[in-house]
Amino acid sequence: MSRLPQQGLVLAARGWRGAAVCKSCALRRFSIQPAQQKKIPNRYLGQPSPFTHPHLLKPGEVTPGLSQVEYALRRHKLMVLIQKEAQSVDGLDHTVILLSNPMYYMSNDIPYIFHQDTNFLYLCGFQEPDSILVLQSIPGKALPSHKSILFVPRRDPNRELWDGPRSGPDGAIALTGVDEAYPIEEFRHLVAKLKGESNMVWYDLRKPVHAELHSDYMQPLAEVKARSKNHIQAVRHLVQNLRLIKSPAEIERMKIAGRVTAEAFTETMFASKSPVDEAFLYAKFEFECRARGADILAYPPVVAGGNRSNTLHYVKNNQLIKDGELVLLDGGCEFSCYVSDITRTWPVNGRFTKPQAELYQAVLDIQKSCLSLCSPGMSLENIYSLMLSLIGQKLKDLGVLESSITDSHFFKAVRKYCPHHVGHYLGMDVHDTPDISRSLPFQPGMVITIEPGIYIPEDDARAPERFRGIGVRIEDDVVITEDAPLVLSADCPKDIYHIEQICGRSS
Ligand SMILES: [Mn+2]
Repeated sequence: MSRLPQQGLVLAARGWRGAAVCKSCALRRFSIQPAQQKKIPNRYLGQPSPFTHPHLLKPGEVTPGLSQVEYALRRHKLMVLIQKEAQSVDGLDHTVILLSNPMYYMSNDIPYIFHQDTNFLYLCGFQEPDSILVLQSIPGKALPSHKSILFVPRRDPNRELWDGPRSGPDGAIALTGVDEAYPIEEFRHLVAKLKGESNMVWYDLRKPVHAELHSDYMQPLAEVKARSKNHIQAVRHLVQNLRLIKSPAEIERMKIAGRVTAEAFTETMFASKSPVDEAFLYAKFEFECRARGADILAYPPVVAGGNRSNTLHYVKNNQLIKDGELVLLDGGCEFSCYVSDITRTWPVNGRFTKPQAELYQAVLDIQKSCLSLCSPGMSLENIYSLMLSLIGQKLKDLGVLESSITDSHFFKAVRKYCPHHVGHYLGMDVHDTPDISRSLPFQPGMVITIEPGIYIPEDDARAPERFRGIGVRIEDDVVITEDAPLVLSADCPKDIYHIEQICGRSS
């Protein structure tokens, strides 16, 4: 139990009432009464609520489609994982600490659109910057029993005049369903308490997501803890383990993201008459996503005409695409915290030339073969190996690689024409759960991308001339199920016939 009872503002067992004297802030009295408001306040919060945005959120939902119960279950599952990891140090109290993102600025006073840290968001759904989530074991009770606490920006009429409403502690509790919430300044009292106790703190010292909160609170705590033995443990990998397997509600969100993006692709294909500016297709794609309810694009899209498609991360999107050229568009949107990531390649004038069609069909055949392998027990690494073999075979068939190429040179040569992997995990982030190995066998509920490509730069003197300057990638988003894979981007045209139907159609 606490040896600093005056600072025990977050101790469930003490059941504090009323104000108290704080040792670390020199006699100043501070509120230790947790806000008890569970009913959604009848006012604007720092994010949509079922009260202010009934068209987005049903009663009981924290973010669209995801209920307070779902978020509480995630926290419970994290504490179960911590219980398993902590068996060797049984008997200690455990405190999990996750920081939110800060606001980032592109120049003086000009913020980037705020985007919440996804691990923080996954566990509480709270969308304001400069916040902290704490999950604390309850003294005398075994894990996974715990208490969830948010420290959030305090209500501040002066700031809210400029930045808009904040949720405040009462709004945060009512919206997210955490047990308690306090103004962020009061986090220092918890830190002081943790410094004085032998407890296990679960916090990611590496790559802290909020530099200021880290240096103000967590770095000093880590320094004190370093004097005792390893009482700070990483937590990010445990959250990633949970995020890897999507719940039915998450799959529903991702279905919407996939469908919306597929529709945006169809509209963008339909609108691409040659010659066309890459910037126009970029704007058209973004408009069609956001007009359907997407919050933002999930990443700067690649809109690459002609030979520029061979630059994998081409995002300048400012060149004219000529008649007779292909455009490669790699784009996705974020729809209520979940993203899509789709690539299509199509002729801007509505007709594939013969070499374009040959190379396109080769990639499509490979992509469909890879999709058919998306079932439990396989892995991204398995499919990657197969993709390289299939690309190599197609490149031989097309005369890009010599059929006599020896095994030792084969994969190196293939990787030159497809320098990237077959795919990645997908979820709240585009490159989701990045610390999870691509060799992990698929399980139902995992979501991945499948995105083979063949890229033949215009200055590749070894390739047949007719293929030079063509780059093709086809990317779909896939849910692993017990049965056939569920392709979230299935509505997005990819057969040559369908693409020509849409692109060639006159409006
Ligand atoms: Mn991708």
